[in-house]
Amino acid sequence: MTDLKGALIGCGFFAVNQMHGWKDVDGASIVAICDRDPERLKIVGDQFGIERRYADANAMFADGGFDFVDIATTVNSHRALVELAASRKVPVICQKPFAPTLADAKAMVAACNTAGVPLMIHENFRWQTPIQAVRKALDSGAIGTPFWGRFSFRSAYDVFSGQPYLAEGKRFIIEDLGIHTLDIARFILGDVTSLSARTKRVNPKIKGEDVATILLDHENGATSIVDVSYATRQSVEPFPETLIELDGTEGSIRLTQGYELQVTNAEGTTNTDVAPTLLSWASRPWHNIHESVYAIQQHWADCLKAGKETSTSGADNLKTFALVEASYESAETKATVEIGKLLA
Ligand code: NAD
Ligand code: 89V
Repeated sequence: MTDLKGALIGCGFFAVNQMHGWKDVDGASIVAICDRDPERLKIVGDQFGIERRYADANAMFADGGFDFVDIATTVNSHRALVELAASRKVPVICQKPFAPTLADAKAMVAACNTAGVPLMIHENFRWQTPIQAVRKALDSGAIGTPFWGRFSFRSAYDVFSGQPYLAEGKRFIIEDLGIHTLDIARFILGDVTSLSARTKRVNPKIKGEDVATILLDHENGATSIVDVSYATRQSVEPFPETLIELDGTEGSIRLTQGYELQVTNAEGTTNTDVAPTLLSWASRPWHNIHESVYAIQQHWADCLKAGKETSTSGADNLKTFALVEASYESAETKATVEIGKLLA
């Protein structure tokens, strides 16, 4: 089969990683790019040798000549661009956060369903090597049935220098980072029935919350905690590691700082190094994220060719996005929020 041709919209900070990822993906490559900022268009076009450059997505779709589109813009443009792709019947990848509201996200899923085109949310954290290793350890049955979990991301890394818009929004850590951690909680322990959340803003220089603690009830009866912070200074900065604790009927799993996986049961304890590969274009400490960008994009190409639904399809990611909305609602009302009512 010939390589899939892709077009990328949004040539900003993170798109550079996506472009590197596409270079490594087997069976797909980017043939056109679009950004309304001419400077970003030139930087990315020159770096990756892309001749077809557009300031306007409508013009790029009108010219066509690609099999899918990868939307790497920030959240406020996602709905219009996904609906544009659906109207042109072009399969579409959209960066997280899915949309500004759950209503927008539902409309985007409906538009793609009506058009009959696949939609994947670029929710890459579940594709990180250490997270996949936890899933595998759980699937091996080594700890029996999990009944409790903790998914933790606590850091003082300066994310604002690379992504200044993160300091400006009314919402910050749950929408931007907690969304990944909530998705990991779903990926590992399954869908969520209800949650309760508390938030804080510690950094006075930003507008949104930078600390959140969320208690989740999973459909399978497990309880978990998702705790995220960008206000936590530690002796060794763990960014961008998600640490995991899982207790099961037969044992426990710990994913600890430095990418070590520890599995304990009646047979003893095994320790495994589950550090991500440092890809040729990657840099520390981001290499964990970089590798997952390549992995999710390879998954998209494989699924698109095979006509299979992706792991983080629009329909799947609605269930993660509902947890984001529920967390903000719970933090405001101090009530437990039922997820079913949001997804109905
Ligand atoms: P950015 O502001 O650096 O880049 C966005 C680019 O999109 C800009 O160059 C802007 O000009 C362009 N753009 C916006 N609207 C457009 C439109 N309608 N048509 C054409 N171009 C348009 O933002 P970023 O930091 O690269 O973030 C992009 C997205 O990636 C965000 O949703 C962010 O949450 C996500 N992100 C994900 C990860 C991850 O690990 N998954 C990491 C960082 C950022
Ligand atoms: O995933 C993200 O969107 C990033 C980061 C990992 C830094 O939080 O903003």
